[in-house]
Amino acid sequence: MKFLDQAKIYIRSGNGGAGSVSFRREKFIPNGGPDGGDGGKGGDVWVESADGLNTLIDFRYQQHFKAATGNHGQGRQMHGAKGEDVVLRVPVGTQVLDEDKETVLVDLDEPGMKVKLLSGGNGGWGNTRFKGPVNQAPRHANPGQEGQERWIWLRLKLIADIGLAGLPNAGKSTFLSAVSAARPKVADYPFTTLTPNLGMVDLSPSERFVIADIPGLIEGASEGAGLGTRFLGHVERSASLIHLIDGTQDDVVEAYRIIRGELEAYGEGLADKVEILALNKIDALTPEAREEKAAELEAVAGRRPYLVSGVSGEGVTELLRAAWAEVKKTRGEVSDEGEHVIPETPGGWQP
Ligand SMILES: Nc1nc2c(ncn2[C@@H]2O[C@H](COP(=O)(O)OP(=O)(O)OP(=O)(O)O)[C@@H](O)[C@H]2O)c(=O)[nH]1
Ligand SMILES: [Mg+2]
Repeated sequence: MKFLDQAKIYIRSGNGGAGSVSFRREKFIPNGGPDGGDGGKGGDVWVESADGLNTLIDFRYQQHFKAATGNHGQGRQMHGAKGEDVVLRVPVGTQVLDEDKETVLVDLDEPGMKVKLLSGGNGGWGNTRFKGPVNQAPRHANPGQEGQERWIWLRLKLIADIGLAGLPNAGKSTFLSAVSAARPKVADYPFTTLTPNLGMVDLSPSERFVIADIPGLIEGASEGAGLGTRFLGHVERSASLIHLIDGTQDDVVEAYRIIRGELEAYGEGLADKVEILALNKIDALTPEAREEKAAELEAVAGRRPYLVSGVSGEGVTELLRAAWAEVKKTRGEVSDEGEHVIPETPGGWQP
């Protein structure tokens, strides 16, 4: 199974600017001759792979991209300026496909690649160009060439940054729909989710990451019980896991132990990943029950769980902030920040 982020967009390069019909008119220079300049070339459409992007979400808000028309030529042999280009900035790993959604036009598999998708139309010739021995005062110029247009698909294979682990009914799918635009099925029976769902969390334009909601695990899942553990493969490459525990169940510690046991049995380093622990459904708990269950979890896990509710939204932002901090670490952005060390001048600063 593949997780895909994709968008269909319309691109159009700019028309060329028209050439100009103009004659030199100056005092004391009769019959100055043609001096109409050429039109400018229309803008091109480019696609560029940019660092720091990980979704095609921007292309859901805007689907039409048109480069500018070249400026028209003018008298005194002034050529029109080139129309402005359009540059589509996409994450590394994006493929550009033809409208048929099969033919790969460009594969942007490395950062910093820039490929021209459509060329702008050429500018039309001004009447200066048509001057010849016979016709010394041509009265025509060319219009600019039309730009090109086409529909294309952008396609990106997503990798989940954060996996959601938990027993069936822990509220994973509810949580995913609370924090992203994904709308997985939610119901009050176990194994509602049968295949993984992905959602994009958008804390801010520069803070986006992908969360995967996977089917619930039960005791013995690593031996095939329930839906088994094969879906854990989708979160093997995640930065960390959010472990959701249903706060309305009697024994939260047992729930915690079962999931930990299954993660360990699965292997592949899942049990060693940073685990962000969260007591969920706190909207349904009294303040005392929240405290009691949080304390029980803290005793077994060695750290205090986040207190959240996917239904009321309480505590969700703090949890997402913690998740984002982990994602950032694996994307290698934190290490850069830590390096702004001002070297010490021996003997202190001297004027
Ligand atoms: N009170 C309360 N109920 C919740 C909350 N989150 C989920 N629920 C309820 O718990 C039940 C299970 O929710 P789901 O989101 O489907 O749980 P899941 O973990 O995705 O379950 P599976 O897909 O079966 O593994 C549903 O009846 C939800 O309405 C919450 O924050 N508070
Ligand atoms: Mg579910």
